Amino acid sequence: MAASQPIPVYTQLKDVFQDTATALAQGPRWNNLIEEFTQRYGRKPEYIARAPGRVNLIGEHIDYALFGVFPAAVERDILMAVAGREEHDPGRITADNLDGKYSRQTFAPIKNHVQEWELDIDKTQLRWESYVKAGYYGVLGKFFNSNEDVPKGVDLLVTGSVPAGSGLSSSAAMVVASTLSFLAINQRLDGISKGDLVNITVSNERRVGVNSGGMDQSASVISAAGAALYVSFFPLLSAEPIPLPITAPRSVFVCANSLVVSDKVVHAKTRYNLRVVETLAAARVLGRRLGVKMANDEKITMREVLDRWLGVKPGEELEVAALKSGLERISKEIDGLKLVESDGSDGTETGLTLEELIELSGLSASDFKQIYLSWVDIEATHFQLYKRSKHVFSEAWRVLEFRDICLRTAEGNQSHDTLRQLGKLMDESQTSCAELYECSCPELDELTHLAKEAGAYGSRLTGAGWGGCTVSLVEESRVEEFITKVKAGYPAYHGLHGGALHEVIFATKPSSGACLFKLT
Ligand code: NG1
Repeated sequence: MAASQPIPVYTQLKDVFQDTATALAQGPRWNNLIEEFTQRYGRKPEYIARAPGRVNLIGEHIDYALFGVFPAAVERDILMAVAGREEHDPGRITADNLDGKYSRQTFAPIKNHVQEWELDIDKTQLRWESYVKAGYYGVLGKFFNSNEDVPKGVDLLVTGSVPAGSGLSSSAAMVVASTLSFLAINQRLDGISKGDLVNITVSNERRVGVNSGGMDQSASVISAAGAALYVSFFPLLSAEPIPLPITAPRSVFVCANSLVVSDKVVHAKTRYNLRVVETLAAARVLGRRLGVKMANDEKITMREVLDRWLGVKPGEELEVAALKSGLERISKEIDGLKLVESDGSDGTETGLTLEELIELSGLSASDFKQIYLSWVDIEATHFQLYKRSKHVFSEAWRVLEFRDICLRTAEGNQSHDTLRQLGKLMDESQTSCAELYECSCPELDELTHLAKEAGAYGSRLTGAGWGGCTVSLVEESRVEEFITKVKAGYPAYHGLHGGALHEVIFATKPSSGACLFKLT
């Protein structure tokens, strides 16, 4: 099982990429990082941690409802070069970045009065070192609880090629690289599997203030070159590399950055975290309507509601076919949620006020607030349950259909028709994200529309949305023509050429997951 494997530690670049051409192309960037590190800190790094970004092919905003998703790691990544320091102030970190807009930071953890580690993470603004701290926090909390264990001081230098705030998970890549670096330097890597690293990094990233699911970290850590990853979260995290039927005709995924930066931390209250709360509250209301047993203090997810409604025993894993038919059945049950939201006049959904929502949840106001609102900061006058649930169940079904098409299409049997079927699911996902989950934006709508006009089989936003990137499935021989057409139609790309254009719109192949490179 991919998740139970150990974290790979390499000493040769060709093993990192499993492909000599990519290793050769990447070599100068790695060498430059080592040289810069040596110049800035007066010694060579001991390790370089590599963590790739990811593109989610399908399955948006359903990981935190515990439904499976279908991402792939991209070639763009975060590299973090690190070396330990023997000195008097244990645990002090100097963090530098090759990108001059991120200034050098030094910080040290302190133990508070209850002997827990504290690092000052500013959740009110986006600061690059917060992601370094988030990774460090997890390592401290897991391995340095006794007073005898003292973390090492560390010098580190980062370089990244994943555009920030673009839906390609630069943040997860940073947290994975940081966690890996601190584990390696403090010699705590033994016995840590890829699955363990995913679990540690998911909770680490929550320290920055985003209640993320586990998709990005799984893709960054567990991906295999050449395949997408079907990641399921329930009853346990598991990840299965699935070969993509994109060799005949040869096709690629093209990422296009809308250049609208959606800062997840800054907008979390009204966007990402609000959706997390809406889907959790919807799960409780739906569960209640369906007569599903749940404890009063339980933060039940949509997936758990479905499994209990289907009578699946705790801990048992539902077969994909049964899950798919369960999703079809439960989708018919959510119409009831629409009625309670309608304002009765023209059928427009107005959403529920907090008071109405609390009443439907069957909980007391104080219990509801404790379970759903005490751990997260959100801002909303109304909550939409029907639209969000309809998106979640239909998107979860599309992921399974996408996976089935990939698995059904044996090599030698691939065709335009297969790609059209995958493309159609991607298009449906985009419509659902835009209309039901309301996580698109005019620029993403425009880019996906242009992509279709330029010949993509399918096109959708990828990642959290509200900005960031789209992903389009395009025949490889038509990529240049595709990019020219999209560029002509998208005003923010006018005037971009060569490298600058390649920064914002580029084809990518599924890459390998995170690793450590040990310098000898
Ligand atoms: P981005 O914003 O692309 O990193 C976020 C979440 C994912 C998932 C997607 C939506 C984080 C770190 N990641 O991805 O877990 O929920 O949105 O599908 O918050």
